[in-house]
Amino acid sequence: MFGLFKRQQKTASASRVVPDLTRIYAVGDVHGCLAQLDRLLDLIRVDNATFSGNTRFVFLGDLVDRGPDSAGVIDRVMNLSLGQKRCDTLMGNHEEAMLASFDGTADPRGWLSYGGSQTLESYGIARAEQFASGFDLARRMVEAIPSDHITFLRGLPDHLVIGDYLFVHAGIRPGVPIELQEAADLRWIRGGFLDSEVDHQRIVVHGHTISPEPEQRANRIGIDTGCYAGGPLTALVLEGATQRFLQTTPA
Ligand SMILES: [Mn+2]
Repeated sequence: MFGLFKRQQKTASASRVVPDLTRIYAVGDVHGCLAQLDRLLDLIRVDNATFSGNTRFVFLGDLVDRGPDSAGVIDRVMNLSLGQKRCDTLMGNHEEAMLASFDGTADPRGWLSYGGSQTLESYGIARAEQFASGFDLARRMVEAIPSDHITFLRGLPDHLVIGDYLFVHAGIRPGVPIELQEAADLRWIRGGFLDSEVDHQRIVVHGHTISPEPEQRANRIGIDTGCYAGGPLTALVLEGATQRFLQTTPA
């Protein structure tokens, strides 16, 4: 009897749960796709209309770059953060690159070539201006980007734990405790993480690497379905021990 009880206990602790009366909507890489974000938020509102517990949003980072309206996406997510529901956003590699260009700590040509140029356009800095001779990127970014957007981006954490789930932008280095993980891995990792079958103690929920459908594995759930490249925008819905998905219909 005791042996059976112990086995059941073990099984129970192995099922991955979020705290009671809590529902989490985790959202993958938005990449400036404000129209798709608004469609997803509409789906979430309908889905959540009759839920009376605590609702939390977790954005997995890469709000910016590539898509047409990064400025609008940041505004939308900042306002969600101010609303009734708790909203957490993580630092993605694209926010890192944007801040490094703003601060002048990295050559901005890399950022501009992988989506930063569209971000600047969303703040009213036309492409023709960006590539004109004498363009002063640092000065124009300070002029054009609201300081509360920069403050918001600077404050983004690299990970978040809720119940048995660990939320990060890209992934983790397997076998390394979360407090010893390097920011570069949390924001950028692919190799060594995506193919790992190690039990990470918590299920790792991440974006960063595009898959046509959400990747729901024993040790991780990837929800970047490439909305900027014609795929849907995906939310993972966690409640109790259940995992399900909400997705926009690609345009
Ligand atoms: Mn991304």
